[in-house]
Amino acid sequence: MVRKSERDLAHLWGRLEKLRQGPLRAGAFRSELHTQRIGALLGIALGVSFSICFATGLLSHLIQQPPAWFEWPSRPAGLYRITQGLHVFTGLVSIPLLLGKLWAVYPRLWMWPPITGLLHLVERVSLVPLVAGSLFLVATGLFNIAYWYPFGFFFPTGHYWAAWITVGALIVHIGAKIVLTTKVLGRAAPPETTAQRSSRRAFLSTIAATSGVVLLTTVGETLRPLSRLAVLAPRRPDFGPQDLPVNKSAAGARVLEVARDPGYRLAIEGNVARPLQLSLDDLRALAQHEARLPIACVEGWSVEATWRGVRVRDLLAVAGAPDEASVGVESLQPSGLYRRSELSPAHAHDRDTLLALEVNRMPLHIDHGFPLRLIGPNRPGVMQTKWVSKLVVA
Ligand code: HEM
Ligand SMILES: Nc1nc2c(c(=O)[nH]1)N[C@H]1C(S)=C(S)[C@@H](COP(=O)(O)O)O[C@H]1N2
Ligand SMILES: [Mo]
Repeated sequence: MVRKSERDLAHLWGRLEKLRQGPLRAGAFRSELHTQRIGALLGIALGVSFSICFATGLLSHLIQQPPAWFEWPSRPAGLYRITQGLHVFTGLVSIPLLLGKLWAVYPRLWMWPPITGLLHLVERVSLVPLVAGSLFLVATGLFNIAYWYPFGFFFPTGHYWAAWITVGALIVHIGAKIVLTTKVLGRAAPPETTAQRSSRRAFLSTIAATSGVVLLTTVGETLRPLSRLAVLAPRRPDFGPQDLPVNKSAAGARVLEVARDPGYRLAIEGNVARPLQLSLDDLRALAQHEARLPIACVEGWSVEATWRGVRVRDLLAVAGAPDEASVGVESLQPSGLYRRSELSPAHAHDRDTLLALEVNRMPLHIDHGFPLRLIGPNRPGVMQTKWVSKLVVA
């Protein structure tokens, strides 16, 4: 039955031979770099970078919007810095790999006959979400870290759903190509002329070198010894007040006046035996604790600093919060997605989770969250709330 319909299909394409014009002609693509071998090699490299990128991106999503079954520990303190750094750098390195791969295989889009059967049709159709999704992911990711928002949707939502669609299509694609890939790479490479060999080497080394340059000129946004090379990174770890970059400034958050109000109080309320209102002097009179912790932004940059302030768990004890309390941390910032973050019980009770009054032995600069900011181990930067005015205990 299947055989018969495949024969019918072959017959049909035979009668449509006259449609083979332009790129559909046999031998329309002359470059010797469009080989199965190069397609397979670049496919494997992309498969690895996309898998790391998907796993670390998904992790970042779970940390910020945890479902009931997910718990993100507060230790090791620098883990998120590594996973999100990996996300952004594998994403950036994927750009030259993806462009190289698409160039190597695009003649196959004009293969003849276009469809040989049902499975082949499914495989061909899955290329649409795969290619569109991949390009969409690297483009939106790149625009996001460059602080350019030309699209009219909320970046993480679009990027998140595109990731699922792309990875779904990627699994279909790997399923369809795995046999061919192992076959092509398993046998000895076909003989090449000297000219063929040098153009293959030049092509693959250009892709490798471009990936290397992308990495070298951005990774300094988190690896401080390389910070001077980070010419393509939008944030340099050593540039900003108090040796620390600023993402949202006090002016941008519209807190310049409220943050300097002498009547400032930190409120601790919710599920507590003794609700509190603490002035800055009250906070300074409590036991101070110092911790060396990174700010690790979702955008991939990160910087370590020395923070000093009051432990959240000490404040919870004074207010009489339950042992397993979780805490909502609210900012003076009147509006915006990042004006509040949640501390899970593990994070709220970590000895290094602080409401900081100082950074690098200086009173906090207003752009870093004066009068008071949250800083804790192993948290995305977006969850290190600045200009804190309230702890809501649950
Ligand atoms: C140039 C390439 C890429 C860059 C620069 C990039 C950058 C980012 C950034 C900055 C975030 C954090 C968003 C936020 O929470 O505000 C993110 C999240 C994420 N990325 Fe990427 N990304 C890239 C490619 C990819 C690729 C190829 C995949 C999948 C294969 C992917 C999957 C995800 C997922 C699932 C999230 C979580 C989204 C959420 O929190 O809802 N990214 N990415
Ligand atoms: N209230 C408030 N806190 C915030 C933000 C914000 O927009 N509003 N941005 C967060 C982000 S995205 C990061 S990376 C860190 C950066 O802290 P820094 O500006 O002191 O380096 O602050 C976080 N705290
Ligand atoms: Mo951030």
